Amino acid sequence: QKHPLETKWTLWFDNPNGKQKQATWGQTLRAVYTFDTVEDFWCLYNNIIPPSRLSAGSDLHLFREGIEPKWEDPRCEHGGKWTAMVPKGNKQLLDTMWLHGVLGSIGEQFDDGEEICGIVVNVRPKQDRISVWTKTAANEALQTNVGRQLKEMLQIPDQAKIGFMAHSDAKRDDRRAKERYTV
Ligand code: M7G
Repeated sequence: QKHPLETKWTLWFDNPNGKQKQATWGQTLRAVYTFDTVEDFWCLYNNIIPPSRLSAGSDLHLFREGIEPKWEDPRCEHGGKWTAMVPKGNKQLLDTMWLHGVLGSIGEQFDDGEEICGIVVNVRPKQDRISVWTKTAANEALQTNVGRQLKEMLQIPDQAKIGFMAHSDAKRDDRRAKERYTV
């Protein structure tokens, strides 16, 4: 008897090599595997390349089944993301933070699991990032609570700040978009 998770989860991967060529974002984004038990998660985890060994430009997304890891998905469209910057060059910490974030998400450690769409790791030459995507950007109290819990989950020191960006702001202002909330 395997141990069931609250919902099914899908791992998505985006390949940087295709990224430069594509006209529109998301063309190289692929769903890799869907699971709904603890055992199947570990089987997947033990068989994929950890973020520390992915080439710069790669993204892993672990989202509840049925939610696409895109701003355009109806469940994400009014949402946003909390982003934790991984201390520069610390690839071991990158893997640890990713695992803690993933286990916290699929283990339903957030107070309001319904609010959580998924978790993303962006492997980037300058600095790696881990983000949790949520559904209702307008609800400040709810978002702030998610942000605080994420900090705890990833063991981010109190004095370090993480920010929340609404997807609608990112869509409108692109790189000039400002964070709505910080904790
Ligand atoms: P990123 O991969 O989050 O950051 O987004 P990076 O600069 O470290 O690579 C890069 C760019 O991809 C954004 O500025 C958007 O133009 C585009 N992009 C990212 N996401 C997550 C989406 C999305 O969900 N939908 C659309 N349409 N574009 C996106």
